[in-house]
Amino acid sequence: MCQLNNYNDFEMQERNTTLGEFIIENQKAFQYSTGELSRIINSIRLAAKVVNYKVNKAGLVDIVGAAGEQNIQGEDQQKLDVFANETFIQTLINREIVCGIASEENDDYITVAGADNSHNNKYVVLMDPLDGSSNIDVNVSVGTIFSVFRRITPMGTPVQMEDFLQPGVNQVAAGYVIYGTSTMLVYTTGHGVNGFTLNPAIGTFYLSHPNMQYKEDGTIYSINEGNYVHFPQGVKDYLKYCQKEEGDRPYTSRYIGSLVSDFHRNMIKGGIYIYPTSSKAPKGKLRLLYECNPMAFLAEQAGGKASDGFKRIMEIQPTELHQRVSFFCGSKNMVTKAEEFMENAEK
Ligand code: AHM
Ligand code: MG
Repeated sequence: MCQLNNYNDFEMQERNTTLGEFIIENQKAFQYSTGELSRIINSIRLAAKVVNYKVNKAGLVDIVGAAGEQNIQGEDQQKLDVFANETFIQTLINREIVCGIASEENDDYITVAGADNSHNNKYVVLMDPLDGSSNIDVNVSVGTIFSVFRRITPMGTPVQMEDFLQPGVNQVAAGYVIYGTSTMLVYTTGHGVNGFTLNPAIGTFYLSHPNMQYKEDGTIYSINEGNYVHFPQGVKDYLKYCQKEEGDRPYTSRYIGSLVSDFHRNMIKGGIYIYPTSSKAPKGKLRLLYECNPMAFLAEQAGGKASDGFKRIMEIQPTELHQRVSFFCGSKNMVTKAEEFMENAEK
């Protein structure tokens, strides 16, 4: 006979920190904080709940499928992409807490002015509102990725392109929402990585994964091996190394094809995610500003590593908003090993 737990959801949750409480506690740690960053995280929390509600209803209502438009990269936009994009943008604009927003779904950045037409906010947000959206139709987890920078142009003036084209080392916060078997918000403000799980019954995120850490060594490699023949020699050599039986190898391969999900699993279990350049996509597929920088910040804050195969992702000086880059990210020793193969293949 099945045994029932003698506590209920609500009693149990009451003992745990909520995301709202966590944000307030952490703001106190910054002596001169004006609370703007806290308000940005709060807005992302709110938008995430709205998007989560829609994502979970995706199979029930006529919201799945292409919206009939293409984004700047010429890919079909799914209806939920459009919905998520509008929800995050409107939530941030309505609260007048950012001076600019750049989204993977928009051709250009958005300048955000206050109600009095002022430009006195200091942060810009860059985001991929619904990453992995080609997976929606088949009920696979998707995610939102975000990155926050302090503007570099003078306060009081409209934002400029240079406010968005900053290297990842300048990020003040980054994170993702994973709309999965549970919905989680995982983020960093440069003091470690913390994960919060949504209790859908009461619409509250609770701290479920404090101080998330990558294992230094992992056993999972995640790459679209269907592209193998198009990969650079260094990646091919590294994959053969992973598959070779020696020590704790062969490693195991896991690839969902949804960056947030693959990253999340590897951070918890230990592994490497690779999306390299290939003869089909000579610059790689993933976007430096919306996907790789935020994931690199999280990876490093969790004790992991992120590179383009040769150099640190967060030190790359971006030259355009929708720039693509090759991406190696995960357990430190695995990324270092992959870089060795890349370098040796170049010799
Ligand atoms: P998207 O931003 O258009 O959703 O593309 C990014 C996604 C990542 O989530 C995922 O890791 C990758 O594309 C999968 O690409 P592929 O299908 O080529 O393996
Ligand atoms: Mg994406």
